[in-house]
Amino acid sequence: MSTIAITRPVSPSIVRCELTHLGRVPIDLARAEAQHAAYEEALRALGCRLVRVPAAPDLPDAVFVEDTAIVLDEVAILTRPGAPSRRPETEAVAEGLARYRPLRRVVDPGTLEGGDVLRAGRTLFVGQSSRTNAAGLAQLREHVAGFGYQVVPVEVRECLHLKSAVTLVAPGTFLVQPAWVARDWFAGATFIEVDPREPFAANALLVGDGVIYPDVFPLTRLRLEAKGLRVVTVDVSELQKAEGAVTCCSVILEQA
Ligand code: CIR
Repeated sequence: MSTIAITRPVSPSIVRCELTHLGRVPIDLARAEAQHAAYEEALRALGCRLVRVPAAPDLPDAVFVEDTAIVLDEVAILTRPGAPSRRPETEAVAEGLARYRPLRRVVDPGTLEGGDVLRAGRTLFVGQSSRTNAAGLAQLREHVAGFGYQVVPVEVRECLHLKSAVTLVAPGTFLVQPAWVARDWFAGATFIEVDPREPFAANALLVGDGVIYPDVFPLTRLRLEAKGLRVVTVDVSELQKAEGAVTCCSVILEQA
């Protein structure tokens, strides 16, 4: 079994990215590219083989490849992003994924973004954000029901995606920002709360036995390490200006 990480280069047009909760500030493209390269290196160091989808210079948010596909062991579901500017991103990702999984698609009127889908075992928690609607949720449920996945809608508030508010950092353990999502949705789980002084700190990427994590949240990082987790920090400050973080820059899949 090997682990594949699908990534896509930072587009020069990232300066025109979608923004929902943040104001626009200048993004240093060279720095963003260097940060992205270091992020890819962190994935490699944790055992991933990188598969890069070709660059899409005119698609501002193309680097945030997570939003374009949900990849399960049995099937990949191409999303239909809620942000219309992001819909053309999915085709090249579909081409990249086709050799690894059978493909299914979310279609009009459904909208769904991968940042809203948190997988924990055979459960898919799906954020009801401004980017993911009820039709998208219903289509996802239909696509995965035959494989035994349960799809659970989750209310989120004041954040872009479900995974802005909660991510999995170890089997059964969630890193959570309680102001944006209620713990009640995840019955029986163990929780680590973000430090209240670091409201954006809930987005972490679990890969193998490591957790890729932004270096700007040292207080929450201590909480993760206190639970015995192996944290690998990365600087994603330029990508954070585009409202991205660590889960959004890759799609991780296991391959026999
Ligand atoms: C957007 O608003 O769509 C991008 N600027 C950021 C997407 C980040 N995606 C993610 O965290 N899954």
